[in-house]
Amino acid sequence: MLKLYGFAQSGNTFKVAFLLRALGIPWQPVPMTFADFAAGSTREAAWREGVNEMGEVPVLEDDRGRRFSQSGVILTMLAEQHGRFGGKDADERWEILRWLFFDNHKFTSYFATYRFMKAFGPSAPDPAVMAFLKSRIDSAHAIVDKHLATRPFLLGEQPTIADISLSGYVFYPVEESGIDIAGTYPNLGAWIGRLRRLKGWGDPYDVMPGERIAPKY
Ligand SMILES: N[C@@H](CCC(=O)N[C@@H](CS)C(=O)NCC(=O)O)C(=O)O
Repeated sequence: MLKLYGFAQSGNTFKVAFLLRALGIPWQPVPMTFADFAAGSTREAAWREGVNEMGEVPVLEDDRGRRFSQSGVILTMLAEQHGRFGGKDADERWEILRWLFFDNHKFTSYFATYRFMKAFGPSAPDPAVMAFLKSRIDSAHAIVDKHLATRPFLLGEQPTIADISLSGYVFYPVEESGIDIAGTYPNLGAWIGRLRRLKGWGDPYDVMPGERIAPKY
């Protein structure tokens, strides 16, 4: 059975779990708590050598023991293997890739960093850093909101791994980030609603192992 390394607060892990569930593929989580992660478990030399040199989750391990990291790669691989959510032709696959890069650089990464610092960071976040991140988040959200004004999903009528990738952090409680995406951006809000209704969707805290933690700052 496929094994997924990650923890409940990790939206990057949730992306992979969401697709596995949407595809109906059996998988099991490799137990890891946020406390393990915060203590640096994924950055230890043994973990880098044995699991992922990049010191990150998610990591997906197949039944031959091969390990894959980078959620965009894992989503692409699973979509290709199962012939779903990966686009119908080369043009769509390149369009998906375009959104995966945008997501990894801007849509997910700034938001995930902001939320981590606000909710779970080791010390109170620096307001100047948060202001910078917030401006980048606002820009990314506005771009996707505009794109979704004329289509239900990023590529059009059907959901793809581009939607699943960008949705990694949008289902977590608003109080963790303090950013009400659905309340601020109507098209993003409607898209989040459509994704919630997809077969396989679940709340990240139900889908992945680990305790909920009250936001700190
Ligand atoms: N681009 C990567 C990002 C993965 C990532 O940043 N994962 C976080 C947890 S959600 C992590 O492991 N961070 C550890 C670190 O940055 O050192 C992906 O999409 O898989």
